Amino acid sequence: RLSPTLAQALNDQMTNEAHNAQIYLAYASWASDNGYDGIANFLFRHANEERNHMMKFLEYILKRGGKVVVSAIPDPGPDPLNVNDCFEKVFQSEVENTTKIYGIVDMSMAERDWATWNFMQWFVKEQTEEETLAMDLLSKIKVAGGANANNDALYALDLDLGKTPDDA
Ligand code: OFO
Repeated sequence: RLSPTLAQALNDQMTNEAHNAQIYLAYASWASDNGYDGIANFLFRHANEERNHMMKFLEYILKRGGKVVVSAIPDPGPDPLNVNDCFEKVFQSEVENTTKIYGIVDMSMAERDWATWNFMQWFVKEQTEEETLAMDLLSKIKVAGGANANNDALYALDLDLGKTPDDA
């Protein structure tokens, strides 16, 4: 059975994942509004992934006899300034999320709750993939000129992301 401390941490992380989903939804809507339909498509798909992460936490808490507390989701914050800023923010929020995931891994180790430690390993791997993906996109944008990327380059990236299969 989950300790109250870990149950609380897992509930907080469930809300963080919901918050991440809101961020992707907000940025996807911003991208769509600005004519970047491929980028919007990519971000909408990612919002769904974050929602699935939220559900993984919820189901795990229930399975381990913890109490699920569904609480308010913080505001996703202001819209990005441009495509470069959009992916900088995405990368930043994934890095912050990794720190939170590692915090729960530390707690589960300290409590010798190996079931939770094991459950968290999926997220450790997922965060590595998400950070790599965001870094790859940032490098592509950087090659295209970063914050001053020209329209042709952004158009090509947009087409590319519209096609990217959902592999996570
Ligand atoms: Fe992109 O983060 Fe969930 O875990």
